[in-house]
Amino acid sequence: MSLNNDKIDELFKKHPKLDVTYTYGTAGFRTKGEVLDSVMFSVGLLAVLRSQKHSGKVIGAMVTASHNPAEDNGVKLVEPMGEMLAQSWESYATELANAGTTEELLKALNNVIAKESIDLSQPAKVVVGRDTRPSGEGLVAALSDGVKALGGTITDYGLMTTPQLHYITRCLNTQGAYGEPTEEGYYKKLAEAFKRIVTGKVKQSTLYIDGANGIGAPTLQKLAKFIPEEILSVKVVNDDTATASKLNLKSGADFVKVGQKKPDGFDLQPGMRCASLDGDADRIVFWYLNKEGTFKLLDGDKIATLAAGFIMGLVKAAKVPNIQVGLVQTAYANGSATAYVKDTLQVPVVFTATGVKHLHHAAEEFDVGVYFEANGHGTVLFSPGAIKAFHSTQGTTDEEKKALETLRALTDLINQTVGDALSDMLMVEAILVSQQRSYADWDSAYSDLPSRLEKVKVSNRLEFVAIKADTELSKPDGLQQKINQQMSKFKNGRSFVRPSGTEDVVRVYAEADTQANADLLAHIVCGIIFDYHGGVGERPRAFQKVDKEGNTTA
Ligand code: NG1
Ligand code: ZN
Repeated sequence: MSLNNDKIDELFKKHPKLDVTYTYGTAGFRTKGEVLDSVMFSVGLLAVLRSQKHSGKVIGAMVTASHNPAEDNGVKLVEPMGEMLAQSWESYATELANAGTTEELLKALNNVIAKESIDLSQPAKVVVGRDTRPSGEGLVAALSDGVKALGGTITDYGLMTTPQLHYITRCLNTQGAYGEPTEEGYYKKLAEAFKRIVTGKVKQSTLYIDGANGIGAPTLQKLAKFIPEEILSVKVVNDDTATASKLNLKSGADFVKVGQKKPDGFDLQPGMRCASLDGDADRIVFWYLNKEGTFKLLDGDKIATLAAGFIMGLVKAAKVPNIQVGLVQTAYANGSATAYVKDTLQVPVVFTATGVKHLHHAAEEFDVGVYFEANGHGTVLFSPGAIKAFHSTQGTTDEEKKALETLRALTDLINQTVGDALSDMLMVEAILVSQQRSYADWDSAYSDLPSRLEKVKVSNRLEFVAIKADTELSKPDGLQQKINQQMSKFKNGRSFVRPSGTEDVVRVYAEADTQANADLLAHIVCGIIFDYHGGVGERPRAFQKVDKEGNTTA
């Protein structure tokens, strides 16, 4: 079989490419929604080839720009078992998206077909979901045209969270073994597993969830209907999905994590238990006011350590032999979290580059692999061997049997495909209920080192090349030495720089003994980058001026 060139040409003409260069980055394509029409068409084409490569298995496509503002949008492809698109295919996505004429597009398509030995006679199935962004509907139509241009079939699941789309993709490809491939199937699976863990235990106070005015808000409201009020009470705040401009505006997990402050919409009082989702509900961070009235954040590191500690305790109590629990972090993990994992939990830690696909693969190496980015994106993966062991071990005492039952329920409760804010919310709640712990008690495991995350606009962020799991730069020449020199001036000083994969900026992270020092270190490094490495736009006043010897000047 060969491509239907006329059909491709006809449909491609409906989605002409603009004069923009596109890149499939850490989180797929992500930019202004208004320039994405042709990109969506090309992603539809690629999804068909990916499905054919997998002998007709279903490929997912999620149209979202996560925590970005409402005018942005993007798309990510999902592999049959619910993982992110194989990295080796990312460059094909970029090539297809940048083809400007039908001729170039056919050339790029034939290149993939030849290199990957695609059998075009295979069937191709694609499922698509989208978040609440206004541009989403039109972009799904463009993607759909791409699928049709190559003769594939597409099912539009409409509005849903990113993790729901990953869940559905996996359900469809496992003939329901992972769960029912419907929205309701997702709610039932999570709710049942949660009930199995908490029923009979003392319920905690209301959870106030900041829905970031995105798809997570209505989704959580639907999920809550499947869980009796006697075991969980949730109140969703920032649930205005009708006002597009409010999406992620002064709300959501990223706003709270980066700003280390509460979102709009909350009259926050000590004792309230709160959490924030992001715009597509794959991230969650928890937060509260302590007794002194200070805002306290329980981020992805805190979630990971809570989960790892709890699961290790259960494995031990259940006497399941040979289960290795491991934790995966990135350079953004707080130094105190890493120390706590190594010294107190005594769990092995692996570091990967930023982006959940890297963490996910590293976590698969363990029997129980806990991975979270500090920003609240993550999950816990159970290997097939571990799941089998939890089911085949019988347990003799009541304590052993109870621990086994909780482990089994956790393997259903925790999304095995991707980080999932709603599944993570229920996991944390199940642990806190099981341990009868408050947020403050959870928080007391270790104290975060003060940190600061900043961004710098530069003329070409691709001149910055990160190495060693993003902890150092190999380029531009000499910059890493300058960062090292500044770091050494601060107690517990640590700083690193990397180009963002989702925004046209370089990110600067700094940690030190006090908040003032963390801020200062970050602002010194920002100043060096801005002044010596191509800063563009207005120079933020907070950025420090540093002379050639590395001394700060007024
Ligand atoms: P970039 O823009 O590459 O820093 C951000 C997050 C990543 C990851 C992606 C995907 C930070 C510092 N960076 O990537 O961890 O979550 O978005 O959404 O949080
Ligand atoms: Zn997200």
